[in-house]
Amino acid sequence: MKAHDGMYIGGAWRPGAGSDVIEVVNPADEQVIATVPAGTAEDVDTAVRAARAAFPGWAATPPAERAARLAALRDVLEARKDEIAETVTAELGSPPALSRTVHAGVPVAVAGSYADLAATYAFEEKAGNSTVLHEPVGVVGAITPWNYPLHQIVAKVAPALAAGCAVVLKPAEDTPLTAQLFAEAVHEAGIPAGVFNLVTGLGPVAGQALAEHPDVDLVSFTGSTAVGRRIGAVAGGAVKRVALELGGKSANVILPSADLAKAVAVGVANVMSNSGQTCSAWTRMLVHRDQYDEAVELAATAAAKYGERIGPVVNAKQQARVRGYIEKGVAEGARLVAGGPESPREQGYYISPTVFADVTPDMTIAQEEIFGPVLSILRYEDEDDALRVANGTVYGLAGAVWAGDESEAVAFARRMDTGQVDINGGRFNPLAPFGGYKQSGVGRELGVHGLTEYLQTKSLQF
Ligand code: TXE
Repeated sequence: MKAHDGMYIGGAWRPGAGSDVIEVVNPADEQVIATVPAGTAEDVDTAVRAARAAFPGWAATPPAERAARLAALRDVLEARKDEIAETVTAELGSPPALSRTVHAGVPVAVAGSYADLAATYAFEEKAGNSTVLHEPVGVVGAITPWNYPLHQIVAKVAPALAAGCAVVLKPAEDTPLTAQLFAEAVHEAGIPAGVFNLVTGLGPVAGQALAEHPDVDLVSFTGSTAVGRRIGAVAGGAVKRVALELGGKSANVILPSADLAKAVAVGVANVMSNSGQTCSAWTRMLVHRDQYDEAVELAATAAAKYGERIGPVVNAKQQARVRGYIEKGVAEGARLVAGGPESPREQGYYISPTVFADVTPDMTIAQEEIFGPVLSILRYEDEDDALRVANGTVYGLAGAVWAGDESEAVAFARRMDTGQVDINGGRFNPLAPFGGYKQSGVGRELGVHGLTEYLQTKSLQF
């Protein structure tokens, strides 16, 4: 597969300071498809300097012009959708249809939403006898994961650019080719040199150097809670801004009045999509005890059907990790009703769509993020019990509620300790703020809240 052998810094592709490379592997067949440079601390420093040099000019660019560049970026992403989808499929292993609609499609909508917001947001407003200025924070270090390779990049870079910030991106080592395509798109969209820079590399090397760089004003990170904690500590120590989008263990609460068959079908699809590698996935299905057996049967059948359509997980490490959780579920007494720890294919990092019944809230599989196609079905006695179980993890990223009456679902959703709740299924909205309560993170992405993460306020008193 086509790959650049350099980094995109200061508007051009240039060789890295070191000679190490990262092998990009197709998880569907375990073949190496490309190599990209493994960036060093020196490369990160070069990129941060380029961003710093470009920042004043971009910050002073009228918002309407920034909006025009973002609209151009949106158009390039749209025009290159097929190529993006093929690249995501090659390095993440996602089925082609999912790559086209979600992996390539959603970023177009998000980039478009920030073109609109850059044009309409009140970067200056009146408050009594003051004028409040919303100014860009400065140089942003963005560190992204592999699960939605392009979405995770666009959800950080588009609002940062809309705000007037300059960015250095360190994408996940598993999916650098999509990041390189994004850099090409930025270039084609006419975004000035140095405003966006790409350093590919390993997390503990390039990622860490970016998070610790003294001239980075804000670190925006999406990934594991363990790394997020460390980045939060570094940012706190340096008193710099930080946004963390971490794990989840979202509850899908099916109230007795809901359309059970629909709620279960959509719930299973939600967990299995992208092979379960979605931080907001509804990994815990909560069902009333009277409907429990029926829901388990429906879910097991739906999961077995999903088996033919599922892609692999991203790498051997994730496959081993997910299998480990499935084995733990069995060992702790949960009942396997679909799938299991054995890989369904000899080649590729596949996991069968797996469903556990008789899961209790204290089990590891009901508490920890698995990040694979594994659903746990829990039983509840009444609404208060359902709420206790739903809120009973350290996470609070997303969730869902189903009820016959929408207002009943909304009343329950108001009591949930989580950042986003889908009512009777929900639909993706690029303007809806996304982010976590509790240990799911700090800050919000998407929509106007995603934009304000990259702004700081100054008030002028008259
Ligand atoms: O994440 P890492 P991994 C969760 C999910 C998954 C687990 C492990 O549960 O099973 O995390 O995945 C960079 N300093 N999520 O190991 O390591 C790394 O290079 C700075 C949830 O892939 O956190 C990559 O760019 N950066 C999630 C990014 O951090 C470092 C999405 C994420 O990798 C670093 C992905 C360091 N010391 C995983 N170490 C979500 N919230 O959507 C690594 N990185």
